[in-house]
Amino acid sequence: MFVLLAVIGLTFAGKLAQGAVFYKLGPTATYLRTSREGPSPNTPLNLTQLGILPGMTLRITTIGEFTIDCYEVNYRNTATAVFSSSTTVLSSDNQYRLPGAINAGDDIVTWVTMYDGLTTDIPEDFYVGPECVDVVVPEGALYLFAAGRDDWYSDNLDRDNDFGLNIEIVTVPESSSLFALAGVLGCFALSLRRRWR
Ligand SMILES: [Ca+2]
Ligand SMILES: [Ca+2]
Repeated sequence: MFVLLAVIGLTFAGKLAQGAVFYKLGPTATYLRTSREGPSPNTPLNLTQLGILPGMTLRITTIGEFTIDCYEVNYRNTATAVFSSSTTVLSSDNQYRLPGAINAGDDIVTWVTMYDGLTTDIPEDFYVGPECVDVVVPEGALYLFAAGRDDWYSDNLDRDNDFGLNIEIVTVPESSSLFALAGVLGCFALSLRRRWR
């Protein structure tokens, strides 16, 4: 019986590791500070709704590209992303716009603003490009923000609407499997108890 329950628990955890999510990024949106323009960030991904929990390892890549100037001949396919405990975003004249930002991945120093050369960097975000990057979801993370890399956003376009992040769960921590198993065992114990009453 224990072996059967263990298989059930691991199967439950394995289901979370299947499939991928595409997080569409607007080319003019950012969670970083800006100067002389006031873009809002992309709507953050709700991790809980997707079954993404702290401790899981995500494999993230960018898909597609966007143009970065009015000539529409220069493309970019890189982004930065940051986990957050909340959806709160301060106005774009703040260097630290996400009060709930949580550190994860390898740090990326973001560019200064094109006008006025203002510092945009925050310590919690990480780089995402067309090559795979694996990131462990940090404790407390409920949302993921992301933005295409740039220093001036107002002239960006994504004519074919294909730029965004591909996000896949590649590792579920053992504790999640054990948690699922504990839940199954708990229900089983409860049903036995009721049966013998
Ligand atoms: Ca631009
Ligand atoms: Ca940074």
